Formats: sequence, C-alpha cells, structure tokens
Amino acid sequence: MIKKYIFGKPLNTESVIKDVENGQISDLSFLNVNYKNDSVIFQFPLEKDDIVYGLGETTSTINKRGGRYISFNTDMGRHRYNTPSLYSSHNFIVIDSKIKFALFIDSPTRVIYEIDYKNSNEVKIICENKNFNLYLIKEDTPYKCVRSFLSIIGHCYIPPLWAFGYGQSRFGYKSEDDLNQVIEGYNKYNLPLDYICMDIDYMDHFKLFTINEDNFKNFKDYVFILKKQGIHLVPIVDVGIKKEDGYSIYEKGKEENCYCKNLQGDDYTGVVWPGDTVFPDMLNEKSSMFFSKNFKFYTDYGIDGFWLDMNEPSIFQSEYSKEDSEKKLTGDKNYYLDNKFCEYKCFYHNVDGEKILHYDVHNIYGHKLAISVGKQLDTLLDKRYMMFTRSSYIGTHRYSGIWTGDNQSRWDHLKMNIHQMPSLNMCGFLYSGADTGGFSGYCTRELLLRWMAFSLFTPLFRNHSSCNANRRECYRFKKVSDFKSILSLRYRLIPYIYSEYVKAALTDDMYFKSLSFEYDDENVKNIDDQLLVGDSLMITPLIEKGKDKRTIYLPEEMTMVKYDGSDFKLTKMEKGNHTISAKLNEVVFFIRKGKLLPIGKECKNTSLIDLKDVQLLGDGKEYDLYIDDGYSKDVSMDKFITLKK
Ligand code: MIG
Repeated sequence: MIKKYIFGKPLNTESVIKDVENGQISDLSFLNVNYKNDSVIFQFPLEKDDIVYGLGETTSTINKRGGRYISFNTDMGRHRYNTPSLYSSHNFIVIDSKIKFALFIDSPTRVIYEIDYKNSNEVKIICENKNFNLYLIKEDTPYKCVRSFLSIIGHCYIPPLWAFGYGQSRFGYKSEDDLNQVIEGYNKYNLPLDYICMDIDYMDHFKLFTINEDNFKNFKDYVFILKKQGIHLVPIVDVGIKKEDGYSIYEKGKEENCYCKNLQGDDYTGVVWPGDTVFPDMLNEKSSMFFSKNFKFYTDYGIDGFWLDMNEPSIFQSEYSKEDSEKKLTGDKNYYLDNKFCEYKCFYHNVDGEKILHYDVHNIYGHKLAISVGKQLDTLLDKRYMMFTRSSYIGTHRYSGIWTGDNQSRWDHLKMNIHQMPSLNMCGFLYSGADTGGFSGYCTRELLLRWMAFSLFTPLFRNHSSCNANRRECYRFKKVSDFKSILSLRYRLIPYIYSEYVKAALTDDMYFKSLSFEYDDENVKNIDDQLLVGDSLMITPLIEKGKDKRTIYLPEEMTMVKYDGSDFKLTKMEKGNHTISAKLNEVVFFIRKGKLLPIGKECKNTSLIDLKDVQLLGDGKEYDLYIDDGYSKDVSMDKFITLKK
C-alpha cells in the first residue's frame, strides 16, 4: 500500500513519476505529527531490535540506528562515519518494527533525522520547511516496502556496456601525454581498461565546455584513436560558469538571463575553480536547457561518458561569505569550510515566474541538472551514455549514476562503501560506486587490492584519487600480477553483472541487498559486512588491515568460489559460521543454493567481450543472460536468453 500526503504547497521535484492515491492525514496518527514554527515533526517509537534502513548515500552502517543525519547537499571532503550530510539527499527510510513501513519525504530542503540518536528509542524526523509531499508505504517486509517505493520512482538508468568495465581516474592528469602514460602502463602489463576520466585540468582555465588546446593538440583525433583501442574518455563537467567578458558561454547565458540572481536581482557570483563564477538556474526549464545543450560540445568530439561534479552546488566563497554574515544568516555553527551555507540564502531561482530562495530548493539543484543533461544526451546521442553525478536526489537514478564523493584511503571507508551500496540501491541508484582506494590520503597496496576486490562487484568501478594523494594506477605497485588477478575477475563477471543490473533496472529491484532482505533468519539481521549481489551471489569482503582471514555466516548451504587469477575452486559449504581466507591476489565469494553464475573469459576491455561465451558455475538449473550490442537504447526483457545447465 502506498499513499501520498500533501503538506503545504509542495514544489514538483520530479522524484515520483507514478500517480499515487492521496491518503487522509489521520492515517498518520501513528507518527505523532507535530507542527512547530515552520517545521513539521514526525516521531515513531523504536523497540530494542527494530531496524531502520535507507537514507541512500548517508554515512553510517546499513542499520541507521544511533545517528543524526541531515539531508542538505554538502561538499564534504573530510567526512567520517558520523558526518551528518554528504553530497546527496535521499529521504527514504524503511522501518522494520512490529509495523513494517517506509517513508519518503519529498522535500527539496533540509530534513533532519534523529534515529535512536543518543539512545532516544525513537525515530524523529524534522522537516524544516512545511511544504512537502510525504509518501507512506506499508507492506509485510522491508524488502517489499523498497520494491513498492522503487515502482513509483521509475526505472533506473542503464549505462552502456563499457561503463561496466574498469576506469582509471585521477585529479591531476593534465594532458594527452599524461593519459597516454596511463594507457601505456595498463598495456604494458596487459591490464584491462575501458575508460579514463579527465579531471578539471583538461579545460582552458576551468571554463566549462572548453579544452586546453596546448595540452590536447587535436582532441577530436585523440578521442577517435582511443576509441579504436576500446578506451573511452570521461570528462568532468562542473556547474559554475566563469564570469569573463568575451567567454561565449558566459555571455550567452547572461544574454538569455539564465543565471541565479542575488539579493539585489543581479547575477549571483560565487568563487569556485574558475574564480568568479555564475550559476545556471537549474530549476528553470529554459536555463537548465541552456546549460545542458552545451554537451553537444563533447558529443561532437565523439564523447559518450560524463562525470558531473560540484553540483550541490559547491561554492568556495562569495561577496557574502564573511564569518559574521554566516552566523547571522543561518544561525548554524555546523557548517564546513567548503560549504558556505549562508550562500544558499543569498540567491534565487525563477521557477515558472516565481522567485524562489535557493535554500528552499537546495537539495534538488544537482538533481535537476542531471535530469536536464540526461535528457539532452538522449537527444544528442543515438546510443546509451555513461554518466555519474556527485549530487543527487530521489529520481536522479532515472538519468544518471552517482559516485560517493571524496572518501579517504582508510579501511573504515572501504567498510562505508559496503554499507552505502545496499542503501543506495534502496533509493534506485544501481549505477554507483566509490573512489576505489579512497580519494585522499595514502593508499597502501594492501588497501587498494582489498578495495578492488570489493569494487569489482560494484557497477561503477573506478580508481580515482586526489592530486595530493599517492599515485594509484595498478601498474605502479609491486607484483602487478596480483592486480591483474583481481581485474580479470571483474571482466569475467561482466556477463553476470550486466545481466543482473539490467534485470534489477527493468523490474525496479535492487542489485545489492542486505542478507536480511532475502533470508528470514535472526542471525542475518545485523550482518552488514556481507552482501547479496544480484540473484546468485553473496560476497564476504576482507576489510581488515593485515588480515587474510575472516569469519562469515552462511544462511543456507552455498558454494564457495575462490579465484586466484586463473582457476575457480569450488567448495560446498554448510549453513552456519565459517572462517575463510584469501591472499591479496584472491577473491572469495559464494554462489547461492539453486543458483547459477555465468563466467566469461578474460579480456582487455569490453569492446572485446563475447557476452554469450560463458560457462555456468553453481548448482542451479537455468540462468537468464542479457545479450545486446552494449549500447542500443531499446533495453528490454526480450533480450534475455535462458541458459540451461
Ligand atoms: O573541489 O575536480 O569530488 O572527485 O577530483 C574539488 C577535482 C573538486 C571534487 C570531486 C573530485 C574531483 C575534484 N573535485
């Protein structure tokens, strides 16, 4: 059962796309609704063993109890497990209590969640703005609540096959030479590679929709030459447009009145990478079109992959960001350096002629941007595009993937990555992953290998790092063969990953699930370092420094698979606790009882993959494999073929 409850006068956020019947406010009495100034507050008591799932990207374990989380999109580079806000707002929570229910708070501005915070034994949700839609879902299980929710927010976006390959990225690659060096490194050791990301330095003075021609002499040929080798370039695209007379993009947007306005009604100016910067009004149809139409600049070069950054939007400072005004405007001492929250009260959008304060719609800025770009790419290209964005909201998944932003080279951030994946999947974001190895800090060989052994299961599998961090390209480490072993498993699993992804996207399902979503077993209720991946697999990543062993729990008999770069060793294991071990070149995972896993051949990149050429492992009878050319837009259930063992 799903019902919708309208509070005040909500704005259309483009999150829910199916009609949902309105309920009576009295249905919500179990949530003790309270009104205080401009806020609406919901409270629900928790029993000792109740579990709260959801909140997408948010830091914390899969069970959200014990935390305080704030939906307010924030460029949060130094985050930890208890950091309240990250780049996205995913206001969906599922409560596994005596009543099983889920809530989606469709509010474009700040919402605070206190979930058994400081042992309060309750869920308290504070919607700071009284205009929003609330969706209430009631089903018998948390998993069914999620499935109902996914059914109203629309199918997840499906990237092209090459986006399931491995990507190398780094903040600091500046030129064709830098990229060639990476490609040579990967070729030298015959390591697979499908794409390389181009961070902000490829631009001319950080001006959007430009290429630094000194560093890329003949970009068009370059894109073409790489594509012939099966390598795609994925440029970063920020949101702020450099305020510079004579820069045609800036001039055009100014002429057409496409920028957000400041308190005086002039174009609001902030400081980001290019210096003084203006911000396209993503809440205005015409202005967001003005922005996204520029992607033709890239598609004309033959580019079909994109990386959207800084779209919270992140603003370093502006005419208003002085410490004083900051405190005065927000009264909030919880701001971080990169995020001058007061800025968000200093500019306006034009939504259908109405002037709307940015702060009140802050959480959908990056979302509207990604939707607009996605729609534009759909018209510019006759094939599927690859895209992942940093900021998002519920519904962005229909157009784009996301990555989890600036994490760090820490073992607990590898764990956080594991915790984020099922929670993101509950919110529809199947094409997601973290900066493998951690964005900032020092990544050891051991951490990178263990992280890769997890990321090889995430649809977006990218090695990315900051310019201040140590270099992470696999060929730079000792004993490259260990990296090759891990990467080869990814490519051998692509037929499975791709098939399971497409199934989940077309049937509004999850690709990563907690064990509790499938097994009715008290022992799995709080397991959050093992996950189900697609329908056939369970993974049990090794995430502790210096340890090549760990204990695991099998909720039923399963087949253990140990891969060392060439062979798959299979061992049947009983339900119950076990200890497993894996050296740095090895990966251990499990095939569920009665299921099959298709395994393909190793390959240098996905342009050389034969999706049909698979062997089947496991004790199941049939497997539905998705076969297409890897880029056609008409992805459909008709393209599955059933393999029998
Ligand atoms: O202010 O483009 O999260 O992935 O490398 C930092 C430089 C801007 C933040 C992104 C990161 C990217 C970096 N960007």
